[in-house]
Amino acid sequence: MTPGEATQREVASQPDCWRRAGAVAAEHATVLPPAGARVAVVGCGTSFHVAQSHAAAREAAGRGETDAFPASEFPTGRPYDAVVAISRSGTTTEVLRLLERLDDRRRTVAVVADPDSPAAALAAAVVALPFADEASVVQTRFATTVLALLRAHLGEDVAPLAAQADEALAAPLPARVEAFRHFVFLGTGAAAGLAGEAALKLREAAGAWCEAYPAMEYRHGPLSAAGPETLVWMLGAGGPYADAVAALPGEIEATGATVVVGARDPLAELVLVQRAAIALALARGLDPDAPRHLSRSVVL
Ligand code: F1P
Repeated sequence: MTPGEATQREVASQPDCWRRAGAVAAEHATVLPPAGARVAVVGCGTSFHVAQSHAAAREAAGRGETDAFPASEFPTGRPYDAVVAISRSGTTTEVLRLLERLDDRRRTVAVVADPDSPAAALAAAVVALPFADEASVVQTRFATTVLALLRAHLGEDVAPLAAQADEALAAPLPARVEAFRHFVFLGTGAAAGLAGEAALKLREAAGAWCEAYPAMEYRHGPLSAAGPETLVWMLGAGGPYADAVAALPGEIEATGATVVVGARDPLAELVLVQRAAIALALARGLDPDAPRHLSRSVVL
């Protein structure tokens, strides 16, 4: 197997996985929290960014108050109606400890790749996506398939989204992506969590210097670190400050930085970022299938 081959294969399978996720959402319509429920979504690493993105999307869709926490920072005193725990492996220690600690197990739902994992055993209900499981340490298709599933649960037809992912697999990468030293990802709403996930991909796969912010936060200090070696990639630009977000590229380019404005749905744009992460890793002589210092799941 050549360097990055396993990750590349998983990245390429995302459109099919997303289509399948639509059917899984329909089968689990009563397992996932109903409209109006006060929900907390938890995870670690990539799964935490998935939680952030879904929390913003669910609340924006009017389905009820939704918060996201790293599993290690969950405020156990709060009376949530349901806690959705996301974990590809189902073995991450902080997720398991939280599921053990929650005194009312009836309110917990585990979204996992492995239905036989400890997280699945601890939760009151399980949504399993075994077809989206991965050999790679660096998560790509499990994370995005969970988001496609949850978007389908919010009522979206994910078929057009999968078509956009197909297009993102064939699209050219930003010019000279390997030439940059500093990468910044910006997003609004559900795309703010995706910006965090995009930055994590380049960090994990390529050891890159990356930052991520809700778009409107970028003027509040981080802009100061931008310069000719910076690529700023905007994943989503809607929301109440859409005009001010639309003005950001010009302001950022004035620093000498290069700006890429995502041309597709932010979840499909993330597919392009994953491809860029692989390309950057290979250009730096790294193997994206074997990221430095990481294991597939953190078991303490
Ligand atoms: C979460 C996670 C991954 C990360 C690394 C360690 O795993 O933090 O996001 O890339 O491999 O584990 P999981 O709980 O979703 O299995």
